[in-house]
Amino acid sequence: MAKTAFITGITGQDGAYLSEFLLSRGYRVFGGYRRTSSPNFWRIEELNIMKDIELMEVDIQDTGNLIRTFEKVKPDEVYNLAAQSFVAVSFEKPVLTGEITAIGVTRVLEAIRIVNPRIKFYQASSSEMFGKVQETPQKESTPFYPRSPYATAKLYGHWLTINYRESYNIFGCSGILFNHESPLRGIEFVTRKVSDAVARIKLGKQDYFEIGNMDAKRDWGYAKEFVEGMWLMMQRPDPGDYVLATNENHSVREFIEHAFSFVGTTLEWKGSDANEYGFDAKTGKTLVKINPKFFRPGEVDQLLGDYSKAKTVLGWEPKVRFRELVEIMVQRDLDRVSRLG
Ligand code: NAP
Ligand code: G4F
Repeated sequence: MAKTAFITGITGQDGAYLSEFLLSRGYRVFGGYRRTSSPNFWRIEELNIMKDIELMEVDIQDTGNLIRTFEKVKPDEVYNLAAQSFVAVSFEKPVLTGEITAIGVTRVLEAIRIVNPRIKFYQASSSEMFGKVQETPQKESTPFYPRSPYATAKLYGHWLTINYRESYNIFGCSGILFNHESPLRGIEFVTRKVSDAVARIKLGKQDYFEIGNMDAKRDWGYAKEFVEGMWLMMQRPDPGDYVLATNENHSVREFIEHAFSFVGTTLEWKGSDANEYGFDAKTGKTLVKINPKFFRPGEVDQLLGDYSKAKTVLGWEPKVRFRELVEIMVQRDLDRVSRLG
């Protein structure tokens, strides 16, 4: 019989790709979205799967809502992807971030414990939990050192998943995912901000863009591949914690340079710190400026993941690497901007 999955955060990047993947595996997919005056389904519309998902208004800030949902849907697997997921915002809204990103996990796990403790649970944990890294590369056993309210909230969710596994025998998996990007990434995250701006500059719709700390390094993978890893964790005989990463990292600066080079522009840099800027080597036009408003009170300087456990136990391995990822994103934004303006 076909399995049933319930995904919180269906309107987000991973919610869209995970739905697409589970549908391709014959799952019945229910997706929770929170009430807003105008819900945004652009990602599942872009993947053309809107009609195949059973959408339900579900907020992870409301335990009763979750209990009634699980009683009705009777899921075999719950993927908890919902979160206030933007690190920068977590410094401005630490209480809200804690409510959704940390306590939200408790609400979902409590609903499972009450309705049916045999429901399998996936928690979207994050490499941000490693923060001020204690060893490189980071693996499942690396000590955590969160550097933001977001990362601290994720660490709570991670440990609670382990706690419910050990206390109530709930099949709870924690996927410690390093940054994963795609054309469906939110525009507020640095990769999509850059791919969109470079496309607009190339097509003459924008002159320049502003950026924050360009020396931060991330281990960037392709979201479409990472959601498969989430599912693989849930198919093992026993629950566990797994790092998904590419084991390659690059700076924000390198991302910007490669994005411009893909559209045929050679970028050069002048100045230093907040006065640094990037310009077109051919025309001399300024294309990138630093704006300190994008600096964070606490920064994660570099992340690099070791995905050996996922490779050995799940048979999971990333295929799309940095340069191809940048190109996929810039190309899709060129297409979008040409089409929509
Ligand atoms: P995303 O695009 O920001 O999606 C987050 C989702 O959570 C959205 O659907 C959002 O709904 C929903 N949400 C927020 N508050 C909610 C609430 N109170 N009730 C129900 N839904 C709520 O994030 P993503 O990139 O897909 O990431 C998925 C998950 O993985 C997140 O938990 C994120 O923190 C985590 N993660 C992501 C990465 C990454 O690199 N992408 C890496 C590690 C971990 P709206 O559309 O209404 O805002
Ligand atoms: O793209 P970011 O906002 O992603 P960040 O903070 O690494 O978080 C993302 O990945 C995490 C996994 O490690 C997820 F858990 C989390 O939910 C989210 O998906 O920023 C990446 C880096 C940072 O160092 C930031 O300071 O880029 C730097 N940056 C420089 N200028 C910028 C900007 N980030 C943004 N968003 N905007 C800028 O203008």
